[in-house]
Amino acid sequence: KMVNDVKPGGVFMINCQWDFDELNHHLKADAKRYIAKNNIQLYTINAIDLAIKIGMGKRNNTILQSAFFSLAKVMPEEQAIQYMKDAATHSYLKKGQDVVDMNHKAIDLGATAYKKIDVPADWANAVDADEAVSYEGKPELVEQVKNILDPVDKMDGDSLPVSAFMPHVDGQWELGAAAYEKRGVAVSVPTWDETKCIQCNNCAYVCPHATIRPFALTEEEAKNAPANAKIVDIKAGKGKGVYKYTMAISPLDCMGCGVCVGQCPVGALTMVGQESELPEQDVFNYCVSKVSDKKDMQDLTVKGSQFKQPMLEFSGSCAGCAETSYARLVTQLFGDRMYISNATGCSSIWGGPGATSPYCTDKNGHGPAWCNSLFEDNAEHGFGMYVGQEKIREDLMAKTEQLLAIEWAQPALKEAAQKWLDTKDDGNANAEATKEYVAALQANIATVDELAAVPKFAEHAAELKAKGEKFCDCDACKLVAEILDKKDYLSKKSVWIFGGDGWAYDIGFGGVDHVLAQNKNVNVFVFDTEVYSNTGGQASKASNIGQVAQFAAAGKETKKKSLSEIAMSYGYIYVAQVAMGANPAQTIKAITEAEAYNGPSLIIGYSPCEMHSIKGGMINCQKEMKKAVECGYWNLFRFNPAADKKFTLDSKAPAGGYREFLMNEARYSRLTREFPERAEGLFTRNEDAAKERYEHLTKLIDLYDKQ
Ligand SMILES: Cc1ncc(C[n+]2csc(CCOP(=O)(O)OP(=O)(O)O)c2C)c(N)n1
Ligand code: SF4
Ligand code: SF4
Ligand code: SF4
Repeated sequence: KMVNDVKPGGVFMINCQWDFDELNHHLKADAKRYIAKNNIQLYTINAIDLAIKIGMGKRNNTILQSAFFSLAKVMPEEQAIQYMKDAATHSYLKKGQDVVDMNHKAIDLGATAYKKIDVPADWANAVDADEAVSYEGKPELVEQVKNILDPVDKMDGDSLPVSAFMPHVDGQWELGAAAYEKRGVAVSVPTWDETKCIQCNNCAYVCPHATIRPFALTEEEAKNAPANAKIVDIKAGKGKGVYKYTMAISPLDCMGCGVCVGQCPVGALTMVGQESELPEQDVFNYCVSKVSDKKDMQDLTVKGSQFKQPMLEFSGSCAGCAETSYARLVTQLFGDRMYISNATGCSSIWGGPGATSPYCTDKNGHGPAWCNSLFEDNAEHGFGMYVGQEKIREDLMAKTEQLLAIEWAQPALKEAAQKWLDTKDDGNANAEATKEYVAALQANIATVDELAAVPKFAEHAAELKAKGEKFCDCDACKLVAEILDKKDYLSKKSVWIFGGDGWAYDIGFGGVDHVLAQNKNVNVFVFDTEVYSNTGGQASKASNIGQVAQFAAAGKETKKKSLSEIAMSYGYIYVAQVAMGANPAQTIKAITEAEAYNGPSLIIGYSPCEMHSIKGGMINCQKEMKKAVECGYWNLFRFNPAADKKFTLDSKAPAGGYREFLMNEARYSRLTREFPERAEGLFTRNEDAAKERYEHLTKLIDLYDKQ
């Protein structure tokens, strides 16, 4: 539908790798008709391959921009190109002459590399293919996808009438719509070599988009899989001799970041053209919809955690984003009983963009209840979510106590009720106990008809029926009905408060501090990108010395605030710093300990980001975390008030390479070109501060041991 915005006689350029035949095949009939009937001048350009060829990787926008100026003639072409080159020199000289040269090359290429397409006359009569898609799924979700998401994805959102939004006037959206998008944005996607794979699941653990997933299949499931599925025996450990194994990849959802490839220890993944992998989509879809959950394969190891369903999938974050990998992992651990309050920032944008909800549910319809709140009050908002459900739960506990006190309540019901009460603070145990309790409640409520069948209650049953009552009104049945009415609140919820460092360290800090201080069971996860990422990289109090950011053009003067230690000073807050690419097991440990701790918790996750301009790009996101921890730039530790040994320093002593680490990221290295002397001073201070910090942390081990 995008072409409909072009005026008759106007110019339309498509960035694609297609030749004419492929273009003819892929272009929709309505677009062809519009182009032919309105005399649109059609061009194609393959900026994707050109950018790769000149070393710009995925950054093809400069090529496209100069093609635009060349074709649009909004100003004399030569002048436009000169302006672009001057601007590139001005912007990128700090990054090095080679970057400037590369951009100039991109500008020259863009102005010449487009091709004019002779529009065939018969496009005017192109006939729509019979493409009526029938979506499967929850009816409300399918409606949302058909009526809103589809037009929006076709860039036709402006045509939607206000009435299309009526089902969402209260701001609620169905979960799981992102799975219907199948955007197909990646040029290349991974292909899996089942013969080399050692089934460690590292690739799935790091994937920000949940587009590579291991599955354990029964013989039957393996037999029914699409013929092209690569299915092998489980090679070792759990499930060996019981299940088959496959690593399913979704080429139409993959973002092509390549992070999984970089984490594979044996080179079993290779990036290849997306189109050649399209048949794999059926395998992925089959596994997601038809392969059952294998509880016996799931545990809290890196490998076992990946057999759990991710309940954050296919989000629109940048390819390779670390924030989404953390959030995806948290949903794998607690998603089916999770509440999330999300501060404004990248995580609210990839987490909940209206109709395209990437948080999803399991086959029982359980998934994270997600809501965004303001930057300045998100912790309080999340606390409100906690308090609201806890109040309802406390009422349910009181009613359960009353039920237990009723003499004639059935023993089986009482047993289930007691078990539910006994496990109320243990998420996993309580989930099971809740299922049993609900089943017992449902089995033990007497309907009016059942009551009527008992001779001595028949008369009373008739009275109830006349009043339109459905259930017996004895004290026990009344309590059972009241408890069942709120059954969704019975199981222990896992309440999470998500946001970036701009929120947690700066604008929302007062709230974060106040909420943590309440000593209630809420879990705060800070995605620490060390800048306000979503608004283009402003310095926050999480930014470090010498880091160049907006509002810190000459490198930040002051050191990073120690948010973790402020929280630790309370003594009753669980606090951890993690970096999943450096120590994946420690990350899982911290997340599960924090959740299990019956009090407030704060986890700060180091999150390399597009804004850091890491050498080689976000493909190196997880590796960069490892480097950060090895050189002492980022420290891993856990402070658990409930443990005998309260403070555990999980990082080893810095192994050197600090300056190399800084120079690997343009957010630092650019300062050496702009202000070389100042850079030297600031980087030395940055490194000194890191050394001091590590020494300080080692002292905390003794300090807390003695307490
Ligand atoms: C009070 C307020 N100020 C500014 C903004 C604009 N704003 C939206 S997102 C954002 C940046 C968020 O940064 P951070 O919390 O670090 O999260 P990230 O985007 O890095 O994940 C800003 C400044 C806002 N929404 N509210
Ligand atoms: S390339 Fe990136 S998005 Fe695609 S499967 Fe690998 S990690 Fe996931
Ligand atoms: S990381 Fe490599 S070896 Fe491990 S499961 Fe993935 S493909 Fe297999
Ligand atoms: S800007 Fe950074 S934090 Fe935001 S989506 Fe991109 S990589 Fe993730």
